Amino acid sequence: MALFSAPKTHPLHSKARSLRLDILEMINHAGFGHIGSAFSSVDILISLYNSKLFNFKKDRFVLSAGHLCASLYAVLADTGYFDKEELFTFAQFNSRLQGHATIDTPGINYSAGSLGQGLSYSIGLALGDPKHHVVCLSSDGEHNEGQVWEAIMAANKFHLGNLISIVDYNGCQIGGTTQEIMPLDELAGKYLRFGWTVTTVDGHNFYELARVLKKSKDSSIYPACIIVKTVLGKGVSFMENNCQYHDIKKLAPDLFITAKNELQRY
Ligand SMILES: Cc1ncc(C[n+]2csc(CCOP(=O)(O)OP(=O)(O)O)c2C)c(N)n1
Repeated sequence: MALFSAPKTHPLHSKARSLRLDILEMINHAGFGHIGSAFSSVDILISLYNSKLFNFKKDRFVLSAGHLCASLYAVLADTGYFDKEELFTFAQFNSRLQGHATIDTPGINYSAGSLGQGLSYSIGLALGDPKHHVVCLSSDGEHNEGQVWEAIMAANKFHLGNLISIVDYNGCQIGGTTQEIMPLDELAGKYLRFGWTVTTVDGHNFYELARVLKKSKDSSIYPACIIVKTVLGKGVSFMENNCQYHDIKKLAPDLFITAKNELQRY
């Protein structure tokens, strides 16, 4: 059962439905992709890219959890960075849209793949351009890595009020639940003790996401962390909170039809 029910009244809800359908089609067409976190993160990305808070020609977005890039590609195509048809080259040879986001793709500022490094990179960007914001999206599983904690510590030392760390906290990682593999326990409390402002939010509620993004952008002295509680596979009942849907190959035809039908009614 879903942890959160997304309010359908919000104007971005229909976009959330159509971009989920794009993600399903592109991953299934490629026969490969990290669908679970693409569905958990897509509402965060829709909120970011449709908000007037950031101008991503000047502000920077860094996708640290590069494997969830199918959702970022869908949002970038929807925002006009490239044509939607290009989505169907996802994870193919000679495509600009590789299975982990790289800097060759319009709108992408960071070549990912090796997890745990995007926040450190974001600190460099934030130090280099204090007048603009840097927004980094990482995952709960990445917080298993020591480098993330070094970055969390350094952001406080440099008083990076222009840095926002968004954590897609879907409770799953590659081999099981985050709780089983490396419990993060009070992640909010940990960021707080490292000197950040911290807010926890329902990652499928566009009203709440907009409110928290604004509040975090207004934090002028402290780096801001947003812990976004999301549902892995959000929108497709058999994928929701099922860590086996961390990634998929081609879905069996009946599962593909079920997923598509559910998303059309999302
Ligand atoms: C340094 C590094 N180690 C391992 C991997 C392989 N890997 C890819 S995704 C993933 C799981 C990361 O956890 P999380 O992002 O929370 O998983 P999700 O939310 O996508 O289920 C791992 C270990 C990697 N890409 N980089």
